[in-house]
Amino acid sequence: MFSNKEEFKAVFLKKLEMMHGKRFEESTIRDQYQTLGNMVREYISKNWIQTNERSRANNHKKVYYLSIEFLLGRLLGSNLLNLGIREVVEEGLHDLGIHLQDIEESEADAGLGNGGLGRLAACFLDSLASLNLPGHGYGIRYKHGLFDQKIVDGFQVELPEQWLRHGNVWEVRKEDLAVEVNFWGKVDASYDGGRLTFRHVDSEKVMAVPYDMPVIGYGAKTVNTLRLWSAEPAKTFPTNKNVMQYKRETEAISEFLYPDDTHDEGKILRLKQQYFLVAASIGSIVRTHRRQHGHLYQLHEHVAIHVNDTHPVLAIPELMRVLLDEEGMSWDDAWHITTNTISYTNHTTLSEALEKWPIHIFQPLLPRIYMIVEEINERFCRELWNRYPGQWKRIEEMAIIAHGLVKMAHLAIVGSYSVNGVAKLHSEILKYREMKLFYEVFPQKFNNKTNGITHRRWLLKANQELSLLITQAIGDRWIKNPETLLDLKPYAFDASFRQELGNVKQKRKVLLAKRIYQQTGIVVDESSIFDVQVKRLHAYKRQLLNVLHIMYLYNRLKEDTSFSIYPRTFIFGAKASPGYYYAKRIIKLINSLADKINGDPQTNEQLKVIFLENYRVSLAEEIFPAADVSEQISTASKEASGTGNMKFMMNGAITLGTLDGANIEILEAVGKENIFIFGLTAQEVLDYYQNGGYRAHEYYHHDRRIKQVVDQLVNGFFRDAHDHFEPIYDSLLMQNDEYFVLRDFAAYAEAQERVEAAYRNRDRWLQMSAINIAHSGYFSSDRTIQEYASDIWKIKPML
Ligand code: B1H
Repeated sequence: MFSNKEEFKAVFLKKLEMMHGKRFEESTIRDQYQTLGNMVREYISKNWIQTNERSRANNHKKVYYLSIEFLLGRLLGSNLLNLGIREVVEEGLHDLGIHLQDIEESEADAGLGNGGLGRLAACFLDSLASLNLPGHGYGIRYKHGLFDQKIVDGFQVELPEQWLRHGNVWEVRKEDLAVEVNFWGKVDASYDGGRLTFRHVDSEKVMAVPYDMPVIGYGAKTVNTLRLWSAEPAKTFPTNKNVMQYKRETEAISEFLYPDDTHDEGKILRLKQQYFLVAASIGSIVRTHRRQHGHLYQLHEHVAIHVNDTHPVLAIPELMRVLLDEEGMSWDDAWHITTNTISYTNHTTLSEALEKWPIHIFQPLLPRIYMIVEEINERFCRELWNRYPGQWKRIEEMAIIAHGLVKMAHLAIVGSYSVNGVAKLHSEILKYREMKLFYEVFPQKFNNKTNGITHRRWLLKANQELSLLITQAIGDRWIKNPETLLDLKPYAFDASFRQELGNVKQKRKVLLAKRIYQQTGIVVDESSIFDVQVKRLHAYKRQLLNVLHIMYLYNRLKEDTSFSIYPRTFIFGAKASPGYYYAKRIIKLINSLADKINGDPQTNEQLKVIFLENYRVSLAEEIFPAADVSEQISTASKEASGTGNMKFMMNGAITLGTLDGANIEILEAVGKENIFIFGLTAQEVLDYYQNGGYRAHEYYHHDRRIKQVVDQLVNGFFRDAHDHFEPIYDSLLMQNDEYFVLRDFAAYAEAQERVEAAYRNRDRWLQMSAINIAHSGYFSSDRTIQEYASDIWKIKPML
């Protein structure tokens, strides 16, 4: 289509005129964005079709990744990069007097996810395509992604997100491939040739219409597909319902992403969404397979279906339903195929996130699916009975259905062939604690796949300055083979490299400072330490520990004029689930503290606190490259993996963290001299839970610093908000805080002193930084996906 800058310009101008009916001079930035987006789509259409043909012709086994969230962010920049045409386009546009960056920034984030779980799915798609693996995503085309966050008087206010307002250039609507999904109704049983058969009748039908988005691999050879389902009214309307009501209820299914990260509410609609995703996806997978093979007896040899957490776990009974009711298979055949097709990832052990559906909701909404789950449960319990005769308690604990609830994680383990955690520690906790009883029965199913992030978006695209520096030093082999970033290690000991690394970081800090000024009107010291905590707001992530420590620093600066610190800018970004009141109070607390500190001329030059509103993928791409310190301070055992920790590391920030999630593997990689570790271990935390022994009051009474900052939550220190922080005060002391914030305070403060001392030695700091970058290749999602591909899915590259 174009192979150099001149050709690009010609095509671009012509296309712009054709699409928008105006000359370039009159075009808006949105016109230009849309033109460019369409050019990219045309550019890849051949490879997109070829990828599909190749996979069909060669009969490659493929994986379908089912996820209720895909947190894609913006796509233009990474698509241009993966196509290898970013420079030509940039230069061509430059000739026309426009900046590619401005066009890129006019794209709305596709924010179809809450946080780490959804972003992981997006990184996995990028790696699958870049490794030329046949792997496609299935999700929901939410009309509104995760809410937009506004901060008003320090409080979070949620606004509906509108990513589709101006259309979506990346999607292709495929109405002819729509799938019907059935809800409600009842099950008819009849004898068909002596065989008892079941049919779901009198159901309410919903059309699942697919919108396909290309997933362009690096080098552009492979273009996989992310298929997002949109819910629309079916051709036949239900007779028992008002038409408008039916239309509203139907469209509601794909209207909003659930803004819950680990907190769950709004039951029926959520279950509808889950079944909608699963039924449409299985329908589509099975249709493709039938067309090629005529029957489904070898499905598991050609197809792997992965369920991302328990949200799509109804894929198990739904596949059973298709095999039993549509294909007429025996239970044993159907079960064999299903349990050799489906694999499952667990992302959390937080009990509030373990999905349990009340039968009274589940059964009427999905009557046939419920029957199948009951049958799975009965057969499983019978097996347990044979294995553990008389052990009622154990069987009750392991049952899929018990006490009026359907336990989705149990269904996931029983109905799949692989169960994995997302970091070493997390996978061990699954085996030896959370899922201990299941591990005893199915040891072969359990395995670990430590998370990863795509280095293409999080380094190559987000941090071009650093990428260039790396390539100048070690060549560009690392782009295709990120583990070769290790070649960078000797450069950690090269003074001129360190100097340049420092310059690159400084450049990005200046850019972030500009963004901060633009968003908040606050001027930050560009040479201060940028100390960053960006992630969902949750008590277990302990943003509060960070805040209390900042309050302590502030107190000390105020009280002791001989005390000084290396200037620091503490930067926060976080959304709280709208119904999670405690988390929203913490946001208010951060903002009240920011107001207090930033307005104090006495401390102003040493201390600033910034809350960046509406944290999302595109903002993250500006933050990670500019960070010096990466705050990863969760209560040990609670953060399954974390992936922000990897993005910071890859961009040369040093981790200040607890021994939790993938922090432990970062420590193993870089060595203890190149990371700041503090606090309780997972074992100690779990011992507290088991044996008690934590007394928050002791820490409060025995550490003056702690008493002072805790009292300040309620004693008028925050003049504007005296009673807002009582719930926080109570949780820490009265409720003996289950996240042990006060217990880790002293260790955290001490670790922060080590951070400061290290930063004062610039050479040493930059050496640490370089070593972190050098070891970050292991945390590329290419490594993770290669492990999934060979150990779990048994799929091979197409090229
Ligand atoms: C993670 C979730 C999650 N674990 C429920 N669990 C949700 C659970 O809307 N819901 O109902 C949404 C999300 N998210 C995160 O997954 C972990 O906390 C991180 O530690 C991990 O890195 C990430 C990816 O594995």
